[in-house]
Amino acid sequence: MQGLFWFTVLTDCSDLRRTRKLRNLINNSGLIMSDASYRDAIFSTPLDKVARFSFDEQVVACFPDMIRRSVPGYGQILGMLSLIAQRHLRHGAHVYDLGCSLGASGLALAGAMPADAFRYTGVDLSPAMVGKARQTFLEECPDHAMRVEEADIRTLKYAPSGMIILNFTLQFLPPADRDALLARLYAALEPGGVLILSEKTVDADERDNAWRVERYHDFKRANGYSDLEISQKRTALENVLVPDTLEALHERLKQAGFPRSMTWFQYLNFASLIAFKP
Ligand code: GEK
Repeated sequence: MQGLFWFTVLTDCSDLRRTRKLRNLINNSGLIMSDASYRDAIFSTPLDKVARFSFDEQVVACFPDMIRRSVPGYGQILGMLSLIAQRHLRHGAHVYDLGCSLGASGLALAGAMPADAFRYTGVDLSPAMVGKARQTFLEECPDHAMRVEEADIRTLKYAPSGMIILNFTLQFLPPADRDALLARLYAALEPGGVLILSEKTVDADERDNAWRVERYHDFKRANGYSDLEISQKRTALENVLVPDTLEALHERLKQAGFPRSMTWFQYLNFASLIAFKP
C-alpha cells in the first residue's frame, strides 16, 4: 500500500515536471536546452570574403542562441510538436527528426512524454551536430529511446514511422532534390502518420515579400543582431538556404502523395505545415 502511494507520488511529480517544461516551451520562444550556449557573434566583425554558411564546430557552439534569435516562433513550434505527437502518435511509435541539429525537437518530445511513448531517431549530416546531440540525449533523457544517425536524409533507408519532423531542413537541400525526398517520406509514414514541415518561406508578391523580409530584419535587430551581422549572414546563406513559397510547399506535399496538408503556424517569413497520410 505504502509502495503504491510512493509510486503514485513519483508518477505525479514527473507528470508535473513534464507539464511545466511543456508550458515553458509553449510560452517562451527559447529552448529547453539546459546548457547556456555561446552567444552567436559569427558575423559580428567585417569579413573580407563571406564564406558559404556551413554547420561546422563554430556554428554548433552557438547554435541554440543563433536559432532562438533568428527563427521567429522556433520555441512555439517545438512546444506544439509534443502536443501534436500526443494526438497523432500511437503508443511506442517511431519518430524521425530530419536535420535534427542538436536534437531540440527530440528533447521537446522527451520533456513532454514518458519514455515508452515513442522511439526517436534524429538524423543530421554534420558530425559536430550529431556528436553534441548524442551527448545531450545521454545527459538529459537517458531513459528515453533516442538515437542519432550521421547520414544524408536524401539517401537514408527509412523505417516505418508515425511522425516525421522536417524542421528548417528541406530549405537547405537543392530544390531539385526536394520532391524525391518528400515522396520517400510519404512512403515511410504509417497510415495515420503525420509530417511536420517547418520552413523559411518567400512571398511570390514582391511587395509582400519585401514587407515580410524588412519586418524579419527588425525582428533580428530587436534580438540584438547588428545590420552588419544581418547582411553578412544573408550573403553566407545565398544559394545555401533557398526558400520556397508556402504554395510551392503545399504543392510539393501534394505531388509527394499527401492528399491533405495545412499551414498550422506562421510568423513573418517562417511557417510550419502539417501533412496527413490517410
Ligand atoms: C532544429 N531541425 O533545431 N542530410 C542531413 N542533414 C542535413 C542535410 C542533409 N542532406 N542538409 C542539411 N542538414 C533543427 C534545425 S538546421 C536549420 C535544423 C537552420 C542539416 C544541417 O547539418 C543542420 O543541422 C540542419 O540540417 C538545418 O529544429 O540552422 O536554420
